[in-house]
Amino acid sequence: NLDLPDPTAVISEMSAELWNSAVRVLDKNWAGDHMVPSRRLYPHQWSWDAAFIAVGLCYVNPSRAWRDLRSLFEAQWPDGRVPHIVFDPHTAEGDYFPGPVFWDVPAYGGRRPRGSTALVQPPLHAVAAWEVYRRAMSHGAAAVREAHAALEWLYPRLVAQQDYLTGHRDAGGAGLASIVHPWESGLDNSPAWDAAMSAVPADLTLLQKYHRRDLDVADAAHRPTDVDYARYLGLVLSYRDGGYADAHLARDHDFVVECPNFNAILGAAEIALAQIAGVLGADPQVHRARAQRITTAIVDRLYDARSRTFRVLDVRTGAHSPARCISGLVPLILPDLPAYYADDIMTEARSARFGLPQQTDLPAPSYDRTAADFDTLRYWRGPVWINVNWLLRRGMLQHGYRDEAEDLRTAMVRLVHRSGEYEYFHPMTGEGIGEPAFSWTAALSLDLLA
Ligand code: 9WN
Repeated sequence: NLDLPDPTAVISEMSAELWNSAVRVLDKNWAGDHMVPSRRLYPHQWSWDAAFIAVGLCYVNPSRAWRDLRSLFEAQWPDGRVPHIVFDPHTAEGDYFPGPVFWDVPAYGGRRPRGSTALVQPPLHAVAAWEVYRRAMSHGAAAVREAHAALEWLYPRLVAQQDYLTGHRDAGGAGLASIVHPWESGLDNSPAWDAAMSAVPADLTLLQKYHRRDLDVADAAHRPTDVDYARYLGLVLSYRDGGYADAHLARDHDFVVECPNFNAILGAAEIALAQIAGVLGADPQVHRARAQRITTAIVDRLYDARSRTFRVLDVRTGAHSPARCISGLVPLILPDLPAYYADDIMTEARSARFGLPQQTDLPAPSYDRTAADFDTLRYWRGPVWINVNWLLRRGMLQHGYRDEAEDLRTAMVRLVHRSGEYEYFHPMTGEGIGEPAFSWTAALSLDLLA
């Protein structure tokens, strides 16, 4: 017995190793005024990545967290949309596809000369800004002043982002945001889109015309398929042909869906804005009321009473997606979500479909493990991702599932320590897949260790 290592010493050694290596990843991926998700596959700035990154960066370098958010919001469009990619002019066009030439956004969109896409991603930035702000205190008075100034700069821009999403993007008319492209979800090839995407034309000749750069640097078995990409490109081209305008989306656009992950983040952003408004002397109540409305709309529209799960809604057909995906668990982050629905989410999370750590020792997979088309390698169709598990854990804490939140935290920390800061992980073996040295995995590890 005397030879057994002290478990607390083992844990703290593991924590120190992971902490140091996560900090190194974030140092390597810093590009001067923004963070890249990874050096090879994603050599620009991505929107929801910046939010997850700020949540971790604030422990080690809050100035960089603010700089990163600022770089992103400097590319905000006049209509309020925050682009899903802000391009780095120092990166060659050929280093990421589709790049600025393909997007060809009008001069008013994005901030020249950097340029951007015309799509959005889940608006987690208010949550991130609040997290960075409330940790500023531990970095001293100058950091608190910096944080206050950063919040003042960001607040109207964050409000404009919410207004765009609940205004221009309210294609369903009930106060939720529709996404018009799977890339907007951040869960690109999730089975949640399969039903809606099957109606989108797949012009495979587009793939002869353009070169899929992702396949030069990643394994084709891990990435979305060519048919997926043909549809992705076709959707961008038709949105582009309409000048990236959002009028009549439900009538004219081929893919218009309401996602529970996206909209839960939209609601959580209003809660964070209420906190930020409180600090800045603005009115928090308006944001609390909006959060409440979003939560009610998510329950009314995205909850499927028969299966007792949250589903993606196809706005064009009015049908819920049959696929049970991790996106359906994320409404747990909404503080106003009634306990009845929170319990249903936990039942689904504990089930064999998602098998929390008690069953598998691993965080939740991105898709139902029991589904016939569960795919252990292909991106959002099975593998474990740290960012959505981080959201799930946040929801557990929000609703008082403390033990399960702690189990999930431990499972995430162990996984990243064992396999490295990978983009995603094999849902059976925990092996790292996709890009190594991936920024949000590193950043969120810091938050999980702190
Ligand atoms: C397309 C950067 C992004 C993430 C997304 C993830 C992936 C891009 C891609 O990488 O999407 O936007 O090329 O596959 O799905 O969540 O923001 O890390």
